[in-house]
Amino acid sequence: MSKIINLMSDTVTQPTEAMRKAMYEAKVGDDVQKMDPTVIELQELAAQMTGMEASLFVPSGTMGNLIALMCHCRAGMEVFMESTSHINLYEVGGIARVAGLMPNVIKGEYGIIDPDALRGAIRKEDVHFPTPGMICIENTHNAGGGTVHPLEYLKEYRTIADKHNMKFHMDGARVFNAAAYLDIDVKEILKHTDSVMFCLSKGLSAPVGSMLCGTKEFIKEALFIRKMLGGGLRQVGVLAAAGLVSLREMTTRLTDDHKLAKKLAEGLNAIDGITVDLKAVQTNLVFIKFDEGKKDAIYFGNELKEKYGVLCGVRNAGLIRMLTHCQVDEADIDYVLDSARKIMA
Ligand code: TLP
Repeated sequence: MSKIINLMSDTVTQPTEAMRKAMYEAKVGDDVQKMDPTVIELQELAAQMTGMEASLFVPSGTMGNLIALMCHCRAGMEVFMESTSHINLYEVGGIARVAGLMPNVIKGEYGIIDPDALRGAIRKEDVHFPTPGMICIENTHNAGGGTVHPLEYLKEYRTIADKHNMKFHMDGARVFNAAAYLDIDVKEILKHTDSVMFCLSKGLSAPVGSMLCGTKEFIKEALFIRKMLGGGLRQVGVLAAAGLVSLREMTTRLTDDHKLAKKLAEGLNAIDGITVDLKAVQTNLVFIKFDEGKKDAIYFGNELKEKYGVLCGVRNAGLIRMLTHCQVDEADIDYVLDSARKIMA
């Protein structure tokens, strides 16, 4: 076993050589005093690329989403989202505990809510009901399989949000993957939203950080909430420098990851005992189901790790998640497929 291939997430990506150099050379200052030139440059570039008025560097995607919830809504309001969305399932319940908001979850298909289902979930104004606050859409949708929202849906969500005086936030942790899949500028996706959070530290390979983008007014408020949550950082230009490389060099190569994910998915699906829903494989995520009565996901994941040095995300006895990213190449995928065939034989 010469090397470890890590497919657990795209969060495992190491900073590239260009990032390490940029981090070493970064000009820094106290960012709480708005005196870090590299952070300022990153925030300007992120705003420009997303077509938003302003942006803010935040330590994590989770904090970015939480800040958006707290900026857009006051406590007690209702937030509409898909039932398996990251904000609902994997952000430690911060939406309820910290923001004091009430999730109203809607079941989608592949993580995508039918606009009619959203319309149906919004109740008429009544003294018994919480006030509708915002719609949160996850694009790409992680638990849905890395799936991409159709642009027409985004337009419809916007109309619905306006009708009910709600804000529209996108958890765009992987929104550049969505743009790569649709082969459009990310601005086309974001023109319908009030705000977006996207991660620098996933497929874009930066070691730390996410960006929260929206109007100047929204970002002004976000700055206060970030500080309150303990996210006001000091000489953070060392991290912003890597983020600048992410935005300048890493967004245009994401289709390579998508091609590899497709190859991985098709190869795995051809193995007896394994099923991959190929319709869901649109970007860099692959969910792998294990047929009952055959070798299960726990056995498969252990063998893959111990015998072949391949790490993946074992969810339960029937499900594994794998992600492709810039530190995995075609030879690695061939090796993973070959190893998978041997394990399942
Ligand atoms: N996702 C991580 C894990 O938390 C599951 C992963 O490995 O996929 N929104 C979405 C859609 C995400 O996938 C994630 C992280 C976040 C938000 C949170 O970002 P971080 O980890 O920076 O807080």
